[in-house]
Amino acid sequence: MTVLGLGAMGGALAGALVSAGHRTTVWNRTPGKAADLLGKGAVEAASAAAAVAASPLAVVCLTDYGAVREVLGPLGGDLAGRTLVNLTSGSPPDARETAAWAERHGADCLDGVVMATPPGIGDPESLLLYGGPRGAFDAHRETLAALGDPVYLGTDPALPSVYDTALLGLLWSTLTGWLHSAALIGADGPGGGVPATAFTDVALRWMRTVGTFMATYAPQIDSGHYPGEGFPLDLHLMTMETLTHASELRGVTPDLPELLRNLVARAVEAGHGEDSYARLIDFLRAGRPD
Ligand code: FVH
Repeated sequence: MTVLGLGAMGGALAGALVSAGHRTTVWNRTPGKAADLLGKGAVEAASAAAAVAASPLAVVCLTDYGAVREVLGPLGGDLAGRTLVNLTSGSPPDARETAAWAERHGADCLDGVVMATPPGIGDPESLLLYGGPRGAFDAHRETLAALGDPVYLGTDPALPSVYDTALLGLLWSTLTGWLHSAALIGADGPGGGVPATAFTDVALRWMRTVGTFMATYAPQIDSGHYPGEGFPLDLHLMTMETLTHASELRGVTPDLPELLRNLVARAVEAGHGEDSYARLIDFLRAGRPD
């Protein structure tokens, strides 16, 4: 295995490969970043070309796609028959262009995103998402598993980048909701003053229930039918008034509950009060449904 780029993430990737016993060749633009890795058995290449020539599988983890083009551009001819795994962040068009470029030079290219920070590399719970040729993924799945849980999304190299953005959006929305709830329950007032740690023990159990709602609503979104099944938007709206009122009473900003309530109120006003919460996706998509 070869790793091009020994920054915070590239260094962690190379470290996990070496720890898993893979013969690992490393290269970095600025020398001097491989000392620890060499001590664990990695080999340092004098150039990116030599690093690519050393293995059938090369991971690229640089700042951006401009850097990827700068490093790989001169190596076009050296890539034939090899597999490139690009774990550099970028846009979906970047991913497609780089994969097409690699293919024109006879290489397979898997684009990927690391849904973890460097300390999480090597942990089987860490998600790494890949898009590109299925055969290339299957051929190297075991090696990639040394980095974290390898998840194949499909043949389109643009998929990991789009999933990255969507999953980060889910992270920020979920964390903001959790912080608002922790502020509410921690504030003064009847039943208040609850430490975040105590609240979060219960909240993590509740997140499993939230997950079952997501699993129930996903096929509704794909079908376009949103049966309320005992928890319709009308009921959500009534309950949301409680959250907004409690936030105001306890001096916690009502901005977030008001944003959620206004979204649900729009759907109810449009006649969807008996539908499930998933109906709101129509009000989040571009424009407003008829
Ligand atoms: N660090 C993290 O937690 C996040 C987690 C999610 C995914 N990101 C992405 O991973 C890519 C690399 O991020 P990084 O944290 O390793 O970044 P740095 O520590 O700044 O290292 C950057 C490496 O890229 C090399 N480099 C930059 N420009 C060039 C260039 N023109 N030619 C050759 N190499 C270049 C740099 O080399 P040097 O400065 O040491 O010579 C580093 O090796 C990134 O896409 C994150 O979004 C990480």
